[in-house]
Order: sequence, then structure tokens, then C-alpha cells
Amino acid sequence: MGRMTATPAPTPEPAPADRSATDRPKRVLLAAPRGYCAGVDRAVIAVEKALEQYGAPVYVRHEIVHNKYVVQTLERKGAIFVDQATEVPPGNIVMFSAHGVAPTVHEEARQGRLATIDATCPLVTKVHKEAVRYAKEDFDILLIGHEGHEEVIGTSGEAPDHIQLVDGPEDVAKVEVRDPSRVVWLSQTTLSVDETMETVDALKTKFPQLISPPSDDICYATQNRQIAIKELAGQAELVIVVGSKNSSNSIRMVEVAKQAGVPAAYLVDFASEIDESWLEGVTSVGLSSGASVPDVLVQEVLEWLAQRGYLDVELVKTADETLTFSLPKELRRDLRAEAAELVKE
Ligand code: 10D
Ligand code: SF4
Repeated sequence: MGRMTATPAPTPEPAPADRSATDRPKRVLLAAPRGYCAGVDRAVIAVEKALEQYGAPVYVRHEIVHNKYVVQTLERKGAIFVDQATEVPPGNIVMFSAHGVAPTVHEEARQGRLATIDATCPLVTKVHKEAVRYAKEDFDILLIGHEGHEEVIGTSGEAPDHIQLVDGPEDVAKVEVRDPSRVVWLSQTTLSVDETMETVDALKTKFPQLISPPSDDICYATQNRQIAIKELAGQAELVIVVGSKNSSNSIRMVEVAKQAGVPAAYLVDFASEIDESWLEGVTSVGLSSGASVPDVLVQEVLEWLAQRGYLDVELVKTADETLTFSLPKELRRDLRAEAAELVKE
């Protein structure tokens, strides 16, 4: 009997991890937390309640939150959005947006004989209070934020003589202060955490005695959404963030995804804005939404993706959010009667 030749070992079946990207089931990695934060939820409900209680029209100075769909939906219910309180006819109700306003805007409303509802997020108000306190103590305040953004305009208005804006690390070179031993930095609530820390480091190099805010000015919701998007970015070839083009926190999420290494990341208001070509060669799509985005818009994107074979939806959860804020106290008053009295005075 001749010797048996050794049978070559069978080629092992490729393990699932070795399968090419095109063989793997298409999936969506859905971020949690995403969408509405406590301040946005409060502000949107405040407009709805005001319309219910006082009837239309309720004027709102600036978009209540930076979201096209929210604004269009509230307009259909009777809200009228204006750029300035001075555009509102006397004897009416005006609501201030979640981004906050300068004290001069409260004064304009008084002069214009308007009843007001302040829907400023309490976490923005916290930054206003810090600005007032440090200005009283005669500090130079370096406000890190994006020039022209509504929140920055409101916060700066609390202490215009003490605040200067620092719009990113490249702005640091031009910052001048009166006394380098009395300088504090504050920030807009919806910035990129990493970029803000770069700006702070540059400021600290220039002003070693720089004081930090007593607690984080970048709010919990902004931070949580950025942490979740970083987690997605490591596992997806495409990230879609639902949000409007003027929404600072939503724009930051796209930037954070790109910085975390995802090959492509886009901001869309609606599923209809997604370009089919973005999906070429993509197995895993990361999906999230900004703090001003109702979840119905994310559900529409999920349906759009499901129709194109992205049927598996995996939740990528990095935090639980339970914070809620009570509604603006003005909603407990009869503001229509108050507004009518104001025009009689
Ligand atoms: O542009 P943004 O991120 O500041 O505002 P958005 O309305 O999109 O989100 C809510 C954030 C607010 C009101 C600022 F704190
Ligand atoms: Fe408030 Fe943060 Fe939401 Fe802005 S993003 S409304 S600061 S909770």
C-alpha cells in the first residue's frame, strides 16, 4: 500500500469579519442621544402653548430654534417670525428665541408696548449671568464663539464694554486686554469642544492667568451629541446629520465627524436632500441630528435608507439624557390683557 499523500488543509470559510464590505449587510448606526435638547423642547412647547392660550398671532423674534421644519410648522399654527421686536405692532405678544437676547431687546419690547415671553434656554441665561458678574468685577471677558451668531450677539450685549469675541484659535493673536491678571474666558453653548479647547490653550499661552468659567459653557447636549458622533464616525463610511444650515450645533456635528476620520459627512434638512451617490460603496451609514431637530425628520431618513437596503438599525448609545426645564413663567399670566393695558398707557 503506497503512502497516502497528505490532503491539503481545506481553505477556511472567510469569517464574517473578513467578508468584503459589499458582502456585509447594509446597516445604519443611529446615534443616541440625538435631536431635541431640553432647551429646544421647552422653547418649541412655549410657542405652541402661547398660541393655544392666547390665540394667534404670537410674534417670535428670530427663529425660535434654528430649524426650518420647526419654523414652518409653527408658522402654519399662527406664529409670526420677525427679525426685530421693533417690527411687532404695539399691544401684541412677542417671544424671544432660545438663543437669548441682549438687554437692549427687552428695552425695545418695553418701548414698543409689547408683552414678552422669554424662551431663552436656561443654560444660555447661565452664561449671560456669568458675563454680568465678571463685568461687574471689571474683568476683560473673552467670549469664544462664532461672529454674528444670535447667541453671541445676546451674550455680548450683557456687557459690551467688557466682552470681546474670539472666533477660533486664529483670532487669539489679535486679542488685547487691559490687565492680563483679570481675564476670563466664556463661550457660546454650541461650539466644538475640541476646537474650543484649542482656542483656550492658545489664550492661556498668551494670558497665563486666564480664568475659566465656573462650569462648562458648552452645554451637556452639545457635548453629548459630539461624543456620540465620534463613536459613529469610527464605524461608518458615511455620516448624515439632520439639521439646518444655520444651526451651529448641527454644523459642528458634521465637522466633528470629519475630524474623527469618517470619509464623508453631510448636513441635510430633509431626507429628500440626500444624494444617492453618497451611498456608493457604503455599508455603514452613521445617522444623527442636531439639538433643534424633531425626530420625525430622522425617522424619514431611516425610511429613505431602508428603501435602499439599509435595513439593520443599530443604536449607538453613549449617554442617557433626562434633563427637562419648566416652561417660561410668563405663560402663567394673562398676556393678552397685559398687552391691551400697555397700549392704553
Ligand atoms: O445655532 P444653534 O446651534 O445655537 O441653535 P439651534 O437652534 O440649532 O439649537 C439649539 C441651541 C440653542 C438655542 C443655543 F443654545
Ligand atoms: Fe440649551 Fe444646550 Fe439646547 Fe442650547 S443646545 S438650547 S444651551 S440645552
